[in-house]
Amino acid sequence: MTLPKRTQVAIIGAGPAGLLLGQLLHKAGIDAVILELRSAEYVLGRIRAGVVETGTVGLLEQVGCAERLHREGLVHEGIEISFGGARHRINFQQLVGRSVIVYGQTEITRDLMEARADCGGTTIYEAEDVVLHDVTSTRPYVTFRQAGMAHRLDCDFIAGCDGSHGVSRKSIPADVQQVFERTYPFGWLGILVDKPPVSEELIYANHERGFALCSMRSHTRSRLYIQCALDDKVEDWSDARFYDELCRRLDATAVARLEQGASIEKSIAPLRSFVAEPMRYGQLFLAGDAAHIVPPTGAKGLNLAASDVHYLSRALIEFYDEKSRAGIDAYSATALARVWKAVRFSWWMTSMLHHFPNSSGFEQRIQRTELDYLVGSEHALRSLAENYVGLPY
Ligand code: RFL
Ligand code: PHB
Repeated sequence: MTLPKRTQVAIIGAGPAGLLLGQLLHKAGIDAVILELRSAEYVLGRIRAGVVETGTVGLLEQVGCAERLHREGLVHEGIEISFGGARHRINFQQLVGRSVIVYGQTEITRDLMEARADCGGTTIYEAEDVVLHDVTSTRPYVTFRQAGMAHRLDCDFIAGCDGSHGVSRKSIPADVQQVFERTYPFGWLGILVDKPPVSEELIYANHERGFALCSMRSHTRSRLYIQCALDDKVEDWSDARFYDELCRRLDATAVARLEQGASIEKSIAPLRSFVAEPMRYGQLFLAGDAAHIVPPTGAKGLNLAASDVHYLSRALIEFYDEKSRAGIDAYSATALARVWKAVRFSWWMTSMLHHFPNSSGFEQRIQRTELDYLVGSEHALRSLAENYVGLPY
């Protein structure tokens, strides 16, 4: 295959942010080339988020990638919070008149990859040693190696959609970037299992032994998580040990309904809040995990990647259609305003639901009171619901 030498927008990374941006630009007649470090199979092998906000659904509809999501996705009108041995339902429909859809990030990625192949868009997989050049000039370019050959791609703009370990954020000089970070003293151990979910809706459980979450991918596939220590190793967690610990943290009804099966995936993810400001440097724009990380407790990571590329695609379309730089100039501030609200919500959910090692008696009472207040106050419940289903763009 001869690789293109020039494009309007070079997109680094074929995760949800890069792929969705590629389709939004394609619909507007803007040419983009995606450079991805890994193979398509590797990208599709990653098990990540599962909760999709209405705004994200709207964007997938806009690019014609929501048909399977509407067919196979599960509409969830609420969640359950469990603490003190009892479960409390939070009814999103009643509180804010909206729902979320449970549909795996892996499936969204697959749908977007297929749409890109159908429209003839170029994605270069296994692009190694990607380096960004002259990003503060109007003629930036990207160099990379693929199959042992060196290449150069000229462009007008670069979209850094290459996740938290990518090259884009690192291309911004440290003295023009401010980083805000919090690490949490625990991780999540997650398993995927071909057994029906414990409950129709997600259960977020607070327990003195640690947090637990019962989620799902379908009526026959569960995604289960427990809070674990940062230095825990996956190898030390047999399925039997995982289920034993999960059962200790769930209420009796959930335990009775839990079907234990062999895990088909098992991994540990550390929890972190991270924001890099600004999200633009010259002709380089950061979007998704390249610019920010949230702990998964609020189910916001994937949805933030989608809202970023919504703002970015609109800014780029405005530039090409109207020769206006207004959207481009406003991108970082506009995206960050929404990002910080999701960072706050994810931090709040994490603080309320996890067991913090070395927390004092006072802190534990405050946490319990936060939960009691939440389930007893319609105002507090509405605030949780409004954030969980997704704040407006
Ligand atoms: P992604 O999905 O990380 O995609 C970035 C892509 O860029 C590629 N890449 C490069 N390409 C070219 N050159 C380089 N130098 C490159 N370096 C990296 C990568 O291979 C990858 O394909 O970021 P994006 O698109 O911004 O999407 C964000 C979401 O993926 C992310 O926010 C969520 O998945 C976060 N997240 C979770 N969110 C939830 O809401 N619920 C979850 O349960 C949940 N679990 C997770 C997660 C993130 C994880 N990571 C990143 C460690 C579990 C894990 C393990
Ligand atoms: C998931 O299904 O993977 C999931 C759901 C909700 C979360 C985090 C992860 O808050």
